[in-house]
Amino acid sequence: MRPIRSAFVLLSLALPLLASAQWRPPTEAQRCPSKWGAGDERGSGNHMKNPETLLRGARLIKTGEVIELGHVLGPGMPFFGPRLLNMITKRTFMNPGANARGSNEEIMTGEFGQVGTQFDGFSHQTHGESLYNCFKQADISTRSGFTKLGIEKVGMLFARGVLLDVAGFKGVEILGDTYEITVADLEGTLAKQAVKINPGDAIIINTGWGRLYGKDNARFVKSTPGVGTAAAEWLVKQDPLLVGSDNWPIEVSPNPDKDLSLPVHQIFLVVAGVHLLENMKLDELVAKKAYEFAFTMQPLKLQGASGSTVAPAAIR
Ligand code: UVW
Repeated sequence: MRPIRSAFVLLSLALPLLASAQWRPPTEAQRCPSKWGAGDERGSGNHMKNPETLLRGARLIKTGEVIELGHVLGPGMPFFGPRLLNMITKRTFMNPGANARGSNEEIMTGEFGQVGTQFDGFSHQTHGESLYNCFKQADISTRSGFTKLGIEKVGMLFARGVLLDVAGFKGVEILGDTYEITVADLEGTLAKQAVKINPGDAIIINTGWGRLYGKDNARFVKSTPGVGTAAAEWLVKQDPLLVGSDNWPIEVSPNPDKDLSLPVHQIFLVVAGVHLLENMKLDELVAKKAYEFAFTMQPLKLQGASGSTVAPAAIR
């Protein structure tokens, strides 16, 4: 190959890498109003207004098999940073009466928005002081929650779920500690599994990182394989109901661009208004090669919260 031509070929091979490394948040003028309309708070959750979203999932139920996709909240779970969850069991009282009815309950303290298998709402992340659809932090945050974009607005989600077993596609149980999932990985996985994505589907990505959950928590939270900015923008273009994964932030961390802190969170939650579902338990789904299924979950009705711990499920 002649030197000029080979330089050109090398440059065109490197361009996608450079483009993904150079992602910066778009301006408010570029991202607002949201495609769902000025003042919209539901983002990708608007897919639930279309009955076909739900029916496409329901049509996949054939045997009644349920596969749980949520981890148990309890001792041994990993936490991101100083997040916490505590439960103290209360043996409350023995009631008077011939039936000797005793009662038990518990006091719980914790970050119920952001622990365990968790669903991110749009008040979870900002670009500066600006959130999804250009709501402003100062206008919507109070001591007792967000007056806009609270998790209680999301409601019940039921749709077709699509598993993209990227670890399986790459021929490994667990992707490397800082592996960036590319567009080619996502497209290759879909082709290998012979499935397609429809608008309104719940897209679930297996990195294999979930195998460390509760087993090697220090490694689990130190870094993670996950989607990079280019793959995230590709996922946004698929117009999903949500994007989930078995790792803690969906995205690769640390980001290969050392100037960026979890940019994929901004791409989904601030720019595009697409919900995230983190720390999913995917081992059974992966082992059964269950690539499409009915997906269901509902966040807790925590008024004004940024997210919710959840227990999603796949039904076939
Ligand atoms: C952060 O809040 C930074 O991460 P996550 O949404 O993954 O819990």
